[in-house]
Amino acid sequence: MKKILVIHGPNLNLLGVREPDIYGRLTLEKINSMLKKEAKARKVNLVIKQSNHEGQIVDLIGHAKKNKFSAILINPAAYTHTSVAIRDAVAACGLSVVEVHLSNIHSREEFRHKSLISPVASGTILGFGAKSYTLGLAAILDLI
Ligand code: CA2
Repeated sequence: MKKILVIHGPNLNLLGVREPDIYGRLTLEKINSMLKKEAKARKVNLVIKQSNHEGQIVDLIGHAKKNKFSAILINPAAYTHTSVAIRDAVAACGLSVVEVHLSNIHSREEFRHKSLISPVASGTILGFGAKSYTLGLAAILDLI
């Protein structure tokens, strides 16, 4: 069975607890169970990680190929806009990487308009709340 790595970046563990007007009321656990249900139906294996630490995310991406993952679904969260290290890891990992965002980063503050990850990702899905993740998973399943 193919394995897909899902990475949730910093503070996404707070979903559903704070700022529901921007990010919705679903918790990360609920999003993960939606993804797992979809993965089961499509007969792929998901490994889901959340980290608040840039280096840990770089390591997850960098080791993904040798750990037999076929693709990566990532919401880099705030590191989207700042992390050259995560961008370089994505560019070098040799796998399809789909970037997702809950919110439409282009309709928010100007500092969120630029993603350092998008130019090196296979594609980006944003602005559909939790649905961005299931759409992102569907895109990955098409790619692999
Ligand atoms: O829209 C997205 O998915 C973001 O990646 C979410 C990040 C934000 O920095 C990006 O610009 C866009 C924030 C994730 C933190 O989520 C929170 C959820 C509840 C309370 C506080 C933060």
